[in-house]
Amino acid sequence: MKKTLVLLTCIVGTIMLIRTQKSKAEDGYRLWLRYDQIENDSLLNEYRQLVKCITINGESPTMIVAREEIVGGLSGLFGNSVSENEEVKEGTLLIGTPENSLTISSLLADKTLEDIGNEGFLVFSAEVNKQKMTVITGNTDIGVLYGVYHFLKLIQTHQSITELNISGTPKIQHRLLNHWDNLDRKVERGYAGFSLWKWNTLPDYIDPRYKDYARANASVGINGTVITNVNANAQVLTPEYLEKVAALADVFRPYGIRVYLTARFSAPMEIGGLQTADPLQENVIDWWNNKTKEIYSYIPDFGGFLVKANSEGQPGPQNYGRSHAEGANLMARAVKPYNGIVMWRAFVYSNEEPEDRAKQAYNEFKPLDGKFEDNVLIQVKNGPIDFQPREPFHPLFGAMEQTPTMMEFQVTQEYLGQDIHLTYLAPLYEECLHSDTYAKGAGSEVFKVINGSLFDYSETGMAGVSNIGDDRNWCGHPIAQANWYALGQLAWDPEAASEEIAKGWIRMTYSNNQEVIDTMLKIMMISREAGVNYRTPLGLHHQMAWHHHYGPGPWIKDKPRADWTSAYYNKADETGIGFDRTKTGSNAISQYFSPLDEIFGNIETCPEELLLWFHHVPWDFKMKSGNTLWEELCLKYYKGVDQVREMQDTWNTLKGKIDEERFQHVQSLLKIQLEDAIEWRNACLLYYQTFSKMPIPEKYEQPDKSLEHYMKVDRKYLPGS
Ligand code: GCV
Repeated sequence: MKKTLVLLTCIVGTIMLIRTQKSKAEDGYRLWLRYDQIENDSLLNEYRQLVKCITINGESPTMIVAREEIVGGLSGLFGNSVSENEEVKEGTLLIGTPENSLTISSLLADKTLEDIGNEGFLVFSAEVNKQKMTVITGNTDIGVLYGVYHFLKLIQTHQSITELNISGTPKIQHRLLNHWDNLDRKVERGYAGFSLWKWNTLPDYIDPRYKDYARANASVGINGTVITNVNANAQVLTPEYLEKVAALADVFRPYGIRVYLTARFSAPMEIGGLQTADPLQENVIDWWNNKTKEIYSYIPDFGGFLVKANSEGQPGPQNYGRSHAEGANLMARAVKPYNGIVMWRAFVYSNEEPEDRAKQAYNEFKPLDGKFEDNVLIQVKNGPIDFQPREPFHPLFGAMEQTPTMMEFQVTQEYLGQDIHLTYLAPLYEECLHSDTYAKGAGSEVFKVINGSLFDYSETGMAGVSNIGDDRNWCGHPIAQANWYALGQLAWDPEAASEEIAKGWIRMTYSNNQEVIDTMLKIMMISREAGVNYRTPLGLHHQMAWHHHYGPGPWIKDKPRADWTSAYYNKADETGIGFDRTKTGSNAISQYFSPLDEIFGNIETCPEELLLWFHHVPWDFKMKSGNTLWEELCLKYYKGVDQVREMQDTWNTLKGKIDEERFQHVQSLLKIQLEDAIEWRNACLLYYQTFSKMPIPEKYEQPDKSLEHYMKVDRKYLPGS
């Protein structure tokens, strides 16, 4: 009786939700979970025949949300409510674990669930007494929920569901979003509004959006969220805030999402009244142990801590002459009894250190390999500087044989046009994941480091710095949602192809119409390279403005921190441009395994897209195309702008083929993007030209404004700074 009532409430609630959603404009709120009725009638009928009713076993909170999703999703997609049946018959969609369903258990006779682990799922077609049906199962309820999302995706993307035999297992254990959200709800490098977490009304008011956030994450396989900024505020560890964090954790739990917090290293002093935060002092150790115990009393499945220490002004163990390992182990020992982990960031560099910034993290961490507790992961940004449009992979990937290194990608577009430029980031992620580290010879790609297979890591992880805020469409730019989606998909399977991910996202978020898919795919797949071309081609990096990271500022120099200036990185002078990281320069190439050190170190073999990252190159250097470096630089910058024009023209062909609201939104943003791309191109070329003293080839449209004009551009009040 109770079950029927819950079910009825779920169905009615979900149908109402779908109705309301349908009457609303396409404002992007529903992300890729739109579940609108399938318009192709023959396909719809085929699906309706194959799924006539649902049998769901299990009453856990996770199974309740699985039921909500499948009933709501199918009712929306089919345009009619799909009923639930106790008894299994032709056309049943049977959902549950073998523990709670005898039928599933017997159907699994010739299949094994051993290989799919705690979060994996099986979706297969089966027959019972000659009755055809479909089964979604897993070892755990959360595995089943992932299977439910996968099954819905098959239908959302118009795949056949007649002869299914699918198994899915995440290749990475900890799949997380990192929110750089402050307690005042401002988001560092956040461009999509304020933080989702309404601290002032938590824990009493549970914004329905928290649940939608959890749904979206679970649907792409994300299983953890660090809800506070790495530039941390110790207040979040006080009881007043832990109560609020616990309320969020309660919402996320049924979706398989654990909550993590950033831990400010000086918290024992700031909120604990101690005189020191020295990680080897007894009272500091006690403080962290007690604090951790307290946290687990609020949040029994608390995931652990993420720490930024001794970087950009954050306190850390080095304040007391202790190492990163000593700092990390202090917290790791505190969370270990509760199965917690510590993600210790390798984003460390100092202006006082004369060494090339690109080398500092490796120098710091490589000697500590093997000195960390086994529940510590070193969280490493994809490249050695800072989420630039293009960087080589970070040399710490492959260098830490005994300490798990986990990936940190940036989903928010700090250096890639923020919420204004269309930039699909999965090709960037893919490029990094498929880079060969040569740590154990050829075939030692980054994805094998982070999925743990190369060194048999005990813990594996991937994190993405979130691009989510309280904007109605979550991410600001309508296409930026694809980056959130892609992060989840790549954390689930770091070998997944960016193009396939994009196709799935387009189908679910926009349309299954082939023309729409091809058109959007074309735009998305060139967008990252376009962004590199008009900002920092051929390995240039860190050429952005001083106060914000949106527009160009290749002329930035003579600031209090040299390593935050553009001149530090471009090294432009009369002899050429680029950072010499070969043996004659900073020798950063030595941090890469052979033969990469030789390949990067030789100007003739260095991949041209990384040339100026590793070499200071004469302006008249002959490139593979036969152009001089200067001509090639011009070519790339002009190409970048042309690519944005191409993106614009291509987008315009979508008029009438997708909803007008999102069509116009992207169309307007592309206009701004084109103006910005021209600004980047002109500003950079005019500045570098003061050194090259070479003309911009006549065949190109010439800059219509002076370098002085661009140097005076002063953008104010940009978000996220
Ligand atoms: C959270 C860059 C960003 C900072 C960010 C830092 C980090 O420097 O500009 O805002 O701080 O990276 O990753 O810690």
